[in-house]
Amino acid sequence: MKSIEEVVKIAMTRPRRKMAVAAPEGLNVLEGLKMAMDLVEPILVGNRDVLLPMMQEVGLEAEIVDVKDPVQAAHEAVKLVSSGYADLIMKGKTDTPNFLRAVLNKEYGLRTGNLLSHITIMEIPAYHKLLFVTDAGMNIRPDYNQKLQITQNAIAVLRALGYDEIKIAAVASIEALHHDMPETYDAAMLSKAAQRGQLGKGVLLEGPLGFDIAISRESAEIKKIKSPVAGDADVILVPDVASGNIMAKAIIYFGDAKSGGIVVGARAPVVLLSRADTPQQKYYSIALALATII
Ligand code: COD
Repeated sequence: MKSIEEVVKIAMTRPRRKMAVAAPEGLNVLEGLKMAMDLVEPILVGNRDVLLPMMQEVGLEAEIVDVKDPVQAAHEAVKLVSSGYADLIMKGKTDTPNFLRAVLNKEYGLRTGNLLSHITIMEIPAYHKLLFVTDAGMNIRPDYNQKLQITQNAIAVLRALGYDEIKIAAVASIEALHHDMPETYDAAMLSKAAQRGQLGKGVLLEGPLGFDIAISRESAEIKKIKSPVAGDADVILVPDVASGNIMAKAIIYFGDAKSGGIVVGARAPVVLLSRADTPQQKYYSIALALATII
C-alpha cells in the first residue's frame, strides 16, 4: 500500500462503531473526532464544563460521560468498552502510561492474554510505500518472546489491511551480531523463525539490519546485503520504545510524514498516538483502528 488514504477507504467499508474517548478536552482531539464522524460515534468521557464550549467551537455533537479527572476518565472509558457499550477506545489528554494502565486493568481492562503492542503507520513522501513502525509506544524494553508477539501483532494488522506479502526489517545499528547489543541477537533469531515459516506464509523478516538498509536499496547494494527486505521494508521492528519513539517522531516531523497509531492485541483496538497530534493524525489513527476490526 502506498497511501493512508487507502487505509481510510478500507475503514469506510467497515460498520460505524461507538468509540469511547478518554479525556478529550483538547481542540485537536475534538477536531479529529469531527473529521471521523463517518467512521465512529464518539462518547466523550471527560469534564462536561470544559467540553461543552469546546464542542460548540468545533461544531461537534456527541454523548458526554461527565468525569473530571483524566486518569479516572481513562478507567471509565475502558469500562464502557469492557461492558460492551462501546466498540473501541481512544486516548485524549490522559498521559500514555496511566491510560495504558487503565487498558491493562486486571478487573475490567481489555487484556486477552496476548501481549498488547503499539504500531505506527506512516506515509512518507521520500519512501515508495507505507511504513509501519512497531513498538514505539508501549513495550519499553521487549525481550525476544515479546518481540515475537509484537511481530505477530504487526502481521495481524497488515493482514487485516489485505497484505499477502509482508516484509519486516528488525533494525539495529549494525548488520552483524554484537555481544553487547542484544537486539542484534533477537533480530537474527526472528529472522531464523521467519525463514522456517514460523511467522506464516508470505512473511519475510530480515535482521539485524541498519535502518538505512531497511529502506534504501542503494545502501544495501553499497554494503552488499542481498535480501528482498532490503530497501523495501513494510514494517520496521525497533529494539525498544526509546529508539522507536525517537525514530518515528523524527520521521513524522522532519520527513513531513502523515501518521497514525494504535495499540493492538487487546479485546478492542486502542487509538493512541501522541497528545500533540494534529486532528489529521487523530483521524488517521481512528481509520487504522477501524480498518483492523474485521
Ligand atoms: N501487554 C499485556 N500485558 C502487559 C503489557 C503488555 N504490553 N505490559 C504490561 N502488562 C501487564 C503485566 O504483565 C502486568 O500484569 C501488568 O500489566 C503490570 O505490568 P508492569 O508492571 O510492567 O506495569 P506498569 O504499569 O509499570 O507498565 C505498563 C505500561 C504500559 C504503563 C509501561 O510499559 C509503559 O509506561 N510503557 C510506555 C508508555 C510510553 O511512555 N510510551 C511512549 C509515549 S507514546
